[in-house]
Amino acid sequence: MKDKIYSEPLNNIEDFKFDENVSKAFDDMVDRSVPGYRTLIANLGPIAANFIQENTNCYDLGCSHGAAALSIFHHLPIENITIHAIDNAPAMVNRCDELIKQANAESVIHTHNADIIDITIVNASIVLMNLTLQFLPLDQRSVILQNIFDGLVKGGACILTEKIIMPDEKTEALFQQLHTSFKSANNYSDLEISQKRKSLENVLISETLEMHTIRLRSFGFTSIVPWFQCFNFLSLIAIK
Ligand code: GEK
Repeated sequence: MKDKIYSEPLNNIEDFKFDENVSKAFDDMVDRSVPGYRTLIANLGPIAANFIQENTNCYDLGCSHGAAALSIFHHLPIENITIHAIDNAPAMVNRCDELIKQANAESVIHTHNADIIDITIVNASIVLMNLTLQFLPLDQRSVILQNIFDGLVKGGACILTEKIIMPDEKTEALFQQLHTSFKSANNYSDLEISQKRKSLENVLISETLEMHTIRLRSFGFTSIVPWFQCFNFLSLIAIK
């Protein structure tokens, strides 16, 4: 469904929630709002395939409709892999289940309607967090990344995609302006852009690349490599 959520003026702009309405519009919303989203998804599977080891688990944390989990599924280099797709929004998980069924992937991808903070990562060769960490409370981020590091097998990788803050005001302003132009070019009105921005203000908390790198390194990830960036959207491969 076309994303019209912020198209009419709202008296009270509530904090953004991944509810039924957002789930219905999600695929259109993410395509029109995240520069390079389809490139990210198309490449997550092929990248993951390089790290997947026999008899291990893969995790897609904050899976939404399971696009990243399905990308892994379509590029699995070996059998005996379980992909755990986790999201705490029931509407997202329900739609994810439908799409997994359509792809005949039910025996490989298992969905869990759960909060990431309550999940223990076990025997993982890949953990994806594609645009999810930014929605988690700041004080939970280290706990979750430590859980990911501990649950990865040696040679396994965490792929982390985030909207980041640039280290200097000038580049931050430039990338914000380019992101706004991207949304305008995708037919979001100025009203939609400003109302959505307000709704995300307390919900999507970005950090700098330096903050992400220092924190990942502190757990012991040996190699942290950026593989994608479009404006202020960046994806890293962190290898254990
Ligand atoms: C994709 N990865 O298409 N526990 C579980 N899920 C959560 C939590 C939490 N604490 N907080 C947020 N989420 C996807 C896109 S969207 C990004 C990820 C976006 C979930 C939330 O319900 C939503 O489905 C997802 O994280 C973030 O590759 O919409 O910009």
